[in-house]
Amino acid sequence: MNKYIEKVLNGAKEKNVHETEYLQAVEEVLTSIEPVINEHPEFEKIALLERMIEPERMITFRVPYVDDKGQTHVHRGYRVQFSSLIGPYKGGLRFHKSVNQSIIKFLGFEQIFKNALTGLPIGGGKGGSDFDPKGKSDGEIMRFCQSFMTELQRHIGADIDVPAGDIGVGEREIGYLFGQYKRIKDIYEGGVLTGKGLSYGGSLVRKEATGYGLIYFMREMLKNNNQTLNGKTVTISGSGNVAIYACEKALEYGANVVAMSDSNGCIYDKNGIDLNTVKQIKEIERARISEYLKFHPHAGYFECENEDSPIWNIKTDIALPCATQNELSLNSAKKLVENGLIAIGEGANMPCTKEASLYLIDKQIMLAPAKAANAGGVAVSAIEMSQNSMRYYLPFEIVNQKLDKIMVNIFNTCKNALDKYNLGNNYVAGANIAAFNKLSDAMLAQGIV
Ligand code: NDP
Ligand code: 2IT
Repeated sequence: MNKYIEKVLNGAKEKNVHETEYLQAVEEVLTSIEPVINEHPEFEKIALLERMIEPERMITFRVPYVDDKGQTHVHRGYRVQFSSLIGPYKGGLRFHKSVNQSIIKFLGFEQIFKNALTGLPIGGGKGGSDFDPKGKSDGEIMRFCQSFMTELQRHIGADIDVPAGDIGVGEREIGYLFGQYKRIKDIYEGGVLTGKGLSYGGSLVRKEATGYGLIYFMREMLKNNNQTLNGKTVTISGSGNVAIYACEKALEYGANVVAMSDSNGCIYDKNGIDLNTVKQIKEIERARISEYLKFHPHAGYFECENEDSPIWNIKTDIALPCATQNELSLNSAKKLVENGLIAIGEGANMPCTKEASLYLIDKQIMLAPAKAANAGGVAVSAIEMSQNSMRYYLPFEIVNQKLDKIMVNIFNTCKNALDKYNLGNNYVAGANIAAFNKLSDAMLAQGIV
């Protein structure tokens, strides 16, 4: 390995011993940009890599709230303002019981690269809390969001840092967060959050953007390998925002989506998943995916029994992990390949473990990496910011066309980078190199900051 990369990785490991997800994300990027670093020995003297992996600012704060029974709970809030190189910090908020500093930092780090790939003026950030929204009443969710924003408001702004949703944060939560921000700041600053409701400054297509964008990227990757989505069997993990709209677009392109999941288990419907039922269960009732069987008794349900989701045992041409980090292990990857897998599209952030990714690339499976393939969400967030600045809204078809074009550009940018370095079909390396080149250019231009 390049000596400079090795030194930076060892330093990161020493400084961040317990941050396994953050270290995993950093290692993936640094090892895959080796051909570029080999060409630029001058980067070491200006500590370019050390500066790139160190957040500009890491904020943590106390978030107390009172539940419906009168009991007070204390959670921890986070916002990492990772990089403002190419625009205001930009990235989602995650509310999930597993949230910790390592997870927020890995997400913030990856967001810098993803945002650079969109070609839009957005830096990288991420935030959230170890609050678990599952089973909470609307009132509890509202009070938690208000308490969270009471602290976060000091640090954000339309030209400073613009949060959005992620796991556990959707349109409902963004609404409560926006209401509290507006109340405290006494200003109508539409562009301070994205993923807003359509009635008060949201953008058409933002809800669909990550899932649709994932399928646009997949379409391009398949096209480049003389394949199409039409007639392909697809399995999608998760049944949240990303999974649902990936399913919708895949169906539109003629794919047969046979399985979806949540953290309890997965449903299998060989006739094809009825997406309206999934939307009813997840978007309206906020219930478990197993409820699907009440509407479609012929379908199968497999409970999660260990770390490996049962969804990866199902035979499929294309797998779309759209739930969470490290949800697809080496074991699952082997099973998928054994069953004839041709492509993976990462809707979630870092869904494949390091071992699974390396194995899939080695087996020549087309792997659409998260930083590129799920960038459609943040891209439409940036288009939402533009609309808020213009005080003017674009029609659905216009935003959708812009999204499609952005995903095609991202694919081509990744492909050009991998062709330049003869990296075959290693889209992971292509995405990392393309984003790195843009970021390092901006770092060189802006001096030692
Ligand atoms: P949602 O909260 O809407 O849905 C999350 C889904 O993933 C749920 O079905 C959930 O199941 C499942 N899930 C979450 N955590 C776990 C876990 N630890 N194990 C198993 N299943 C789990 O989130 P999104 O759809 O917005 O996000 C999904 C992924 O996509 C995340 O990795 C996110 O970072 C990424 N992403 C999201 C973007 C967006 O615009 N929303 C943009 C780009 C990436 P359950 O309900 O049982 O917890
Ligand atoms: O991971 C992501 O890109 C997101 N959760 C969306 C971020 C955003 O600012 O829209």
